[in-house]
Amino acid sequence: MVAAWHVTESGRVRRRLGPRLAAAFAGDEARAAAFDDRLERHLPHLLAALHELYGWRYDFFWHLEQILELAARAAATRPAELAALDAARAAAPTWFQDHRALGAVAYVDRFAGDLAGLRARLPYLRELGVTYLHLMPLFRSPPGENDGGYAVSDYRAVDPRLGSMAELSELACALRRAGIALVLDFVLNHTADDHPWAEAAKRGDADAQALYWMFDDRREPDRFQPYLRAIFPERGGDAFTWRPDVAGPQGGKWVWTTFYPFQWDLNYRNPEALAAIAGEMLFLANQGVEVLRLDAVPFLWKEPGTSCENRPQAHLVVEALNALAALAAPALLFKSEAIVHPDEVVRWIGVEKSRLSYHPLLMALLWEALATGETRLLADALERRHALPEGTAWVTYLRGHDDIGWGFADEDARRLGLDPVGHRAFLNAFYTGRRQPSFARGLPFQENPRTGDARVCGTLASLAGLEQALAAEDPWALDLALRRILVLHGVILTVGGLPLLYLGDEIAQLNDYGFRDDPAHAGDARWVHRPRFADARLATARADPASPEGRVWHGLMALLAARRRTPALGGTELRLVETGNPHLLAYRRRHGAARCLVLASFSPLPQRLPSAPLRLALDAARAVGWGGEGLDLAGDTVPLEPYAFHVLTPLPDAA
Ligand code: OTU
Repeated sequence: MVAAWHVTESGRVRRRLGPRLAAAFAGDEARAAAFDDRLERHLPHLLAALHELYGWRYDFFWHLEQILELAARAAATRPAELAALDAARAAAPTWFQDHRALGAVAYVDRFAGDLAGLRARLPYLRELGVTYLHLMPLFRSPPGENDGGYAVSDYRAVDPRLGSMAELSELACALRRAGIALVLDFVLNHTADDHPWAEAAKRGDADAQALYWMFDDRREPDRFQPYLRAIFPERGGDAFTWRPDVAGPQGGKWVWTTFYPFQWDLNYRNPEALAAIAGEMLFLANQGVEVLRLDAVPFLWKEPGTSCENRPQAHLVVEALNALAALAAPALLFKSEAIVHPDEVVRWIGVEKSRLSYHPLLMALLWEALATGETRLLADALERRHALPEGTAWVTYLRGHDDIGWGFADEDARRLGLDPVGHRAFLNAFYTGRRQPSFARGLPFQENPRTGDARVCGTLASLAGLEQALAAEDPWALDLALRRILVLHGVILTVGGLPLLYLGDEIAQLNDYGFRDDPAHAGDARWVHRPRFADARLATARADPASPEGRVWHGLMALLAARRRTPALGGTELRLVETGNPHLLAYRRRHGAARCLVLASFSPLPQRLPSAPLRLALDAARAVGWGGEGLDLAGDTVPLEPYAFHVLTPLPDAA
């Protein structure tokens, strides 16, 4: 929160430091002046966040100066093309809300081999209409187990098997010229245990040790541990790891490792940690990265006696980084990855925090609706938990590289008459096939015997029933599975925000059980849904529109093309429409003067829908669907096929 004194104090800091900061621009007066303008606007935010976090320190202003100098140096060395991008984005800051914006995510190696291979796939990305490309962690990371790259050994070096940093910035440039923003993970909660900071800490460097949470004995860890949630319970439930290789008086140290023992949590109570990570962030921004996915933000701040998740100070860390980006690399946007209670997810979203955020609730409830055939939780979430602050948007998705967790609020489930614990147990059993009948082929992930919690892994197609239908050679089940895949996509493409496709899902790739044979992956079921991109499948999909992959690919391409032609799907405004049918979901979208009505069925059976609510919602008696088919709403009811999906635009009444 910016108070009046932050503004006055910022003015003073600006006057005092101005000349020194200007020196960074080495005579480029236009740039120096632009930086000074941005200081005027954003320094109060930066100061407010930093002062709240570190104002108690005697050396607070020294740290502030260091951080401002860092920002000035980054602004001064920002390549001209990116400075131009800054200006373009300032003129259209909500580009990600456009109805033609589309996200895709992939592992470089699994999708294309390496960065050169990725570049060769640019035509394919353009064919899909991708405008936002998230490449999974591609930095140098430890050999063997490295959590899919989420253990970063060097934020400034690309994994040599994939390419180099120079190639990455060239790729960013090539993508930008093709209208595609490069998105990378920023893993700022922890580094790998072989990052140079960690290596220095091992050698006993006190400054380096202070960047992490390290303890000589169990006293402090034991004070924290009882309050902590086990994130990866399969590794035993202790958030701390004894590392005999870290120099300490007891012949080692306890290190805070929220995730895996080789991922060491950074300690943001130390302003040096914030300054260090800010330097890495601005380095990446100046390589041409346009969006940073802030990994695991809930965990950035630890406070004794709390769960150490979603602390107010963790939010301030993000606000400080946001203000720094606004100073030095204004085009840079954040996407927050907070897979937590829905009340907490939205607190991470804002123009001064992350403009984008995953929508884990929508994702989970779409699968919930498929399993139950009912839309009450889903509709309730769209009604009560979908609206966001202006200038921000959801990233809507069906699955990512991670597991699916049933992150709906207990209180929402209870209000709708569901027992949350029992319902999650049902969903886990359903998607892992332990409860029959079920169309899904998923694997359990991180089952916690103490709490009964679990999450689910599987590709979109396998979870939606395709794998099982193919194994059973059951054409009816096959047809339903394909319809499920398309209705799910229909919703994430029309609900507002930026839809994100996991590349490979557009050709209905199935689970890859080969991970069990790879010692670096065998312990992590998430690899089941990270298959290598199957070129042969894409070839079949293109050549044979009646094949399963062909029906998905052509169906999805048709949805994408229709979306690009529907301006009503821009922006974020959504109004739920009550249909009285528990299997259906209906909502109205409006953007500017354009409007449309979306209808989705989660039932494997045909449905009939009263037309009166549709006439009212559209304010028309006739409508046209995406397929170009006219729909007469004048009768009493409208028939819907199993898992139907329609986007209706009003037609003027016939004369
Ligand atoms: C994230 O996920 C990444 O998406 C994972 O792939 C990483 O393993 C992990 O961080 C560590 O870097 O628990 O099951 O609320 O739920 O950050 C995935 C956020 C995770 C956490 C989330 C984490």
